[in-house]
Amino acid sequence: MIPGGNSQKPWGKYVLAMNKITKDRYLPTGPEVTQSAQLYDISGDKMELLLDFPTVGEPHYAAGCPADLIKPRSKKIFNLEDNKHPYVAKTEADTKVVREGNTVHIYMTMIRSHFAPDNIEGIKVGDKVYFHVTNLEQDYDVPHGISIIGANTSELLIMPGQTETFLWEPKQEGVWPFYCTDFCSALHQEMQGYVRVSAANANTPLKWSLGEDIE
Ligand SMILES: [Cu+2]
Repeated sequence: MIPGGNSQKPWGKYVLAMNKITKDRYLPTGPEVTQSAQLYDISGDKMELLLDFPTVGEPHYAAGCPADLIKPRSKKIFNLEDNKHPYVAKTEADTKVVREGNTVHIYMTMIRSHFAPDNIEGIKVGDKVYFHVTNLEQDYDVPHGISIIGANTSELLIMPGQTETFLWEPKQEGVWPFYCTDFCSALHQEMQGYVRVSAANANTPLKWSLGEDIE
């Protein structure tokens, strides 16, 4: 791979070798032995090896370019104040669960290291449950993720200050855990909550809380 190699003006100073097979090179520390990659300076008469490092999988191709092409176009932080998502919850006090017929909207927040609410009941089989999840963090490098069995997204990564929505249609009664999918602090493992799903014809009232038992 030459940086810019798939553009009309490649930067011909470097080449990255992505080696599809690496034999007898690295210790077998996992299900697959890592492959190797090598970064060379090709600007002189002789290729000069700058960096030799393990890489994963079976590399096929990559694209590279100078950092200043990407950096000025990158958005580093989403200000919570500017969040215009129609279902945003900007504080934990704004979190709520609202039923409209068979549709339920959960206004949820995430911050190190809990969800609010983290205990919900009164959802029924057959409901269309929209999770609108806002990451309250304002440190740019602390995303959180969310996942729940049966959602059409295997997991959703939400950047600080952003709100993302996913649909969950529970098919079965029971207590369903949801949890953070991105390692976010020493308490990441505890960043989880539960939704209790009742039968389609149940009269279980909608209730939600943070860190307490629902009576
Ligand atoms: Cu988290």
